[in-house]
Amino acid sequence: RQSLPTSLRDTISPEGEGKEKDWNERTEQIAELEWVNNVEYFITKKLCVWCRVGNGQWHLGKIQSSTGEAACVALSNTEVVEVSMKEILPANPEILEGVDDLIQLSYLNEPSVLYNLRIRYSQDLIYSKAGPVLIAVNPFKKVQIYGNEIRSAYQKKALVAPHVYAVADAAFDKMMRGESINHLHDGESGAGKTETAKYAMQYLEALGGGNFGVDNEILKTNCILEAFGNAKTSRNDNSSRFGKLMEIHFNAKGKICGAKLETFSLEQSRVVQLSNGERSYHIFYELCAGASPILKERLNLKEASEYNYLNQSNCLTIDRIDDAQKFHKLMEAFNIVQIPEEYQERAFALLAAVLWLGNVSFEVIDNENHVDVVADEAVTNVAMLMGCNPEELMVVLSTCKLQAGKDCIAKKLTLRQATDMRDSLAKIIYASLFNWLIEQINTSLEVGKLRTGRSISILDIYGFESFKVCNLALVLLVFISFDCVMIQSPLFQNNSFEQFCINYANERLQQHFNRHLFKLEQEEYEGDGIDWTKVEFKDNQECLDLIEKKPIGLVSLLDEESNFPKATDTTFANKLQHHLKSNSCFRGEKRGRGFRINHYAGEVLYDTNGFLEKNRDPLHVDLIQLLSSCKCQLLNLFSSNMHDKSLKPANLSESMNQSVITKFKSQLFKLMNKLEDTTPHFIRCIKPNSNQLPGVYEENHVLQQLRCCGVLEIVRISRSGYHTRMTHQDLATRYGFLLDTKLSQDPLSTSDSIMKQFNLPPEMYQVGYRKIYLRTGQIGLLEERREYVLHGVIALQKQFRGYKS
Ligand code: AD9
Ligand code: MG
Repeated sequence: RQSLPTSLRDTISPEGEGKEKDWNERTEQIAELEWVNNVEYFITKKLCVWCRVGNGQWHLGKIQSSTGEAACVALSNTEVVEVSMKEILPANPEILEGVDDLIQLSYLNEPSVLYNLRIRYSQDLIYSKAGPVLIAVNPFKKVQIYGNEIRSAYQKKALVAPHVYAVADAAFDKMMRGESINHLHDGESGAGKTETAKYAMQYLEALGGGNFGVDNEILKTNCILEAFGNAKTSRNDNSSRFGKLMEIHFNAKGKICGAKLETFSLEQSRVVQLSNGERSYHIFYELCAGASPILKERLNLKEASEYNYLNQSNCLTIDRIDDAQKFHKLMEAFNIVQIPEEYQERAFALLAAVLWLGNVSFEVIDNENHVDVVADEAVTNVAMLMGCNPEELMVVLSTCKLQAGKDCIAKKLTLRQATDMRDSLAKIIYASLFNWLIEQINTSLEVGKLRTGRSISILDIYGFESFKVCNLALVLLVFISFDCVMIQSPLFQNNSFEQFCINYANERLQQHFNRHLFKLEQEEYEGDGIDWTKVEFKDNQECLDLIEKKPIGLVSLLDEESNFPKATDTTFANKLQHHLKSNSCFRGEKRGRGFRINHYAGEVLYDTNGFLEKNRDPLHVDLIQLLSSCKCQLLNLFSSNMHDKSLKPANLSESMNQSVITKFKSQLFKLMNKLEDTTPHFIRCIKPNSNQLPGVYEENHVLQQLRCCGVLEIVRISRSGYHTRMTHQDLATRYGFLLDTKLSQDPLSTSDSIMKQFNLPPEMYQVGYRKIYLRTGQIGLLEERREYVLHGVIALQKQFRGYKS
């Protein structure tokens, strides 16, 4: 016990349990006080209040006098201020300072919640509970709350403090009882979703490890996935640019027997285009820094700074990250996941080909801006690495084939078209390589015939994103909507198609969260006819309607406009304004190409520039043909996968013609269907500051995130909700024999009799039409009684047997 961090020692049961109980009792007593009617009580007892002064910050203080409308408050810094009563809220007594579940707070107001999390954060207690939801505040530093010893304490249930290990442990127990589980990690970019997901996996690996060897591989796959799917952005040095669902399967004994990885929508534009201060995927820099001299020579590889795709953003390294070392770790992971060396080298060759593609340049040959490819080392290297003929490559990159009757004629491309063609090729190669790696990982983690139906899935999806648009005309708006814009970016960057897709996915996940925590819970209470004061919550259905409704939703309008050859980004913006202005979540811009969506996490201004082109993302037949003619086996494989999709008539409309947003939407729907079938555990990751700094807790930044995920509402529901529920039939079967009276034929009456016989206070339970609803702790009393009686019966039976013999 002594060797555990001080922060966790107090929460070891059973001592911790006593303290919690004490808190709960006091909480109940204090909650009786109606704040507004008890200002006098606060004055005479010198109780603390929260007081919002000029700068909008909440300060602790004590009321000295009150006129009913306003009060004089002595702040903790001895200053005395006069403020309106509207700016004063009750503070919690000291004994409740830093409670580990917000449910325990007597006064559930924003400053109290913020303060509680701040106190815990300052003691490195980064995890807290908000009823059923785990809140994780990113420490941005190493905290001593992980590792074998702590893990085993959670496993033995010796530690009860909120922790991702506790969530994983509860999920494991539930799974062993036959429920299918998923963990959902949610939060803004850089909030800690991926790290938290890794700790959850680590725990499950330790719990279910040592059987098939697959367990050791699961964590290693993270290293590969992060190298190929993560990048430095302005918000996070290791930002996930794809979504992933890791399904871990267990056998009947609780040992891991396989895993399956599913990924969603890798951000492809990052391969060819970067914002200032951001990087492309880590793997490019790792390869350039870590490849052996022999490999470098074989791939004609240069320094990262030599490649246009990498040097365009003035950011080649990340503080405190050694790319070369990361490359060696990646090679180890490749070996563990059993990707043959020969294939590893082919994959590296394709990465080098992508880099060299970015250096391919064009020269304008006529007045109409038509171009030829410059025949330099870039193009020869690409051809060498792809295993194709350099002349053929140059033709594909600078011409397009047109069908004129029976003849096929080649037409020169303009500079813009040729650059797009080159970038398309780079993106196709990279995205295909990424998908191929996922297939390799899945083969290695194969669940196959061992599938048992027992699984825990961990979903880690890119966080909500919004860049402030820093152009002069909008500065005023930025200030007005200060509270609404979640992520402050020091860079001048617009919210584009990528941010729209990411935020749309988050909007869907938010609805899943709402459904489970608010809607379903309340619907069940109401449907079963029990007394229930409804808790209002922010429903995001209107925003989803704005995006998804057919035929007039943003997705449909985008697809319609993408199919219209003369459409431009501006006509698209006008169309949105025309059709969507009646939806309260939409706001068009009077001029230009922008539009605003009021997302659950705040208002975001999007720029339609590039929306149509990115949505069309045409799969050039010429490029597919080029890939199939290459000597590189991987490229042949990629091209045949694309052929399969594009050539089969049945798939032609479904896959080939499907726009990017429609594919994204159907992937998202598939994911949501999967999630619907499982029991979710939610982890809300909170980013305490926008600069990724340890020890800095920016209240406004935290508050905005807490508001977005409805933390206060969750706590309200949990506090007034009924944690245990059982059908009357089940209750009668389990406890009916304890009744002094004869068992009634009607299970509802039996439930009522059981409650009365055991003197359960009326506020501790409710009898619904179908089920009985109990508050926390009540089922324990019934169980105790049952155990007691059963023990008595067994003792009597033993006595009776002894007597007979
Ligand atoms: V994004 O939506 O993929 O851009 P995430 O996934 O929410 O984002 P991530 O897990 O990558 O954020 O965390 C960002 C950084 O915070 C990490 O690189 C760590 O440096 C830091 N972090 C997050 N969680 C922890 C933690 N539990 N302990 C220590 C942490 N550091
Ligand atoms: Mg991440």
